[in-house]
Amino acid sequence: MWKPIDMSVTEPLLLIDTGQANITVIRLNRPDARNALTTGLLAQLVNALDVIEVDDDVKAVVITGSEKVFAAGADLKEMAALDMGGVVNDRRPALWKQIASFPKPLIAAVNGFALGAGAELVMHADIVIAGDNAQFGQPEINLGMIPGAGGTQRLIRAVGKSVAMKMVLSGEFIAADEAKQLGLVAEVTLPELTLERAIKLAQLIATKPPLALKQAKDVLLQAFEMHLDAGLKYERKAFTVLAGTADRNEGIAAFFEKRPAEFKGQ
Ligand code: CO8
Repeated sequence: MWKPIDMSVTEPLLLIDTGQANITVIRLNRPDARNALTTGLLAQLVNALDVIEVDDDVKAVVITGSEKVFAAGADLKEMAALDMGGVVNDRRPALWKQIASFPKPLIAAVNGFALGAGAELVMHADIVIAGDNAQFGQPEINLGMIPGAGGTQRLIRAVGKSVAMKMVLSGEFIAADEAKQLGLVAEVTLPELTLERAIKLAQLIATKPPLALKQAKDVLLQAFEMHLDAGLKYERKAFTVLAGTADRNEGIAAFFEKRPAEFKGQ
């Protein structure tokens, strides 16, 4: 059941569903502004992720928008009010950094438009499930801007130079199928099934050993930061750490005893 993250406001920017075992679903909720991301919305999202990070019962998170729009980018009314000094002192880069460092699996369930900072939020997710009506775009160029929440750096890593250049320089969108072919999206579904599929995947991930999940996410993301040799050393260290965990012993024992493993996060 959806409830506001911040109970004190009449028009909540985010809704949360904690009714599913071991996962939390967060919904962007600014329908009148096509889920445009205000600083306040990002701050609420970061607060919610902070709470989830230390809640051992929540193993994975799904973030979604509405059926027609995931998010239409940064809130342009807010952007219009910022001059160069305002951008220098902008609080949002720090908020984006916190979203990027969220250590648990984050799945984006995307229907409709994911544009500008909306597409950048999608690229902060670890896995993207898209409805076949999804469109991804970086239209900042039309506004005399460039992506400012990591879009230039993450998009080129996700889709390669030529498509990233095309999207950022022309503002053209790509559709779900193309996004899947390029690797930006893991799966494409019917729009009415997008959230359901993302929740199912999150629930499957939630059954896995939490320490191994945390290491896997961290090591995979390092592939974007490190040269291969350094990345391989980093992987080996994480692999070694996991060899000392009770869950690793339990996983192997359960395999030989032909029973489901009971992971304890230890
Ligand atoms: N910000 C504020 N309001 C918005 C935004 C937005 N990004 N997008 C839509 N709205 C508002 C409209 O102004 C309109 O309001 P009103 O009803 O009061 O006129 C309402 O939402 C509905 O909009 P539309 O009539 O345009 O709705 P449609 O369903 O026809 O179209 C679209 C939906 C395609 C999503 C369209 O609204 C659109 O193109 N929106 C703008 C997309 C865009 O340019 N995004 C890029 C924004 S810039 C950015 O993200 C930079 C990120 C930098 C981050 C830096 C962090 C440090």
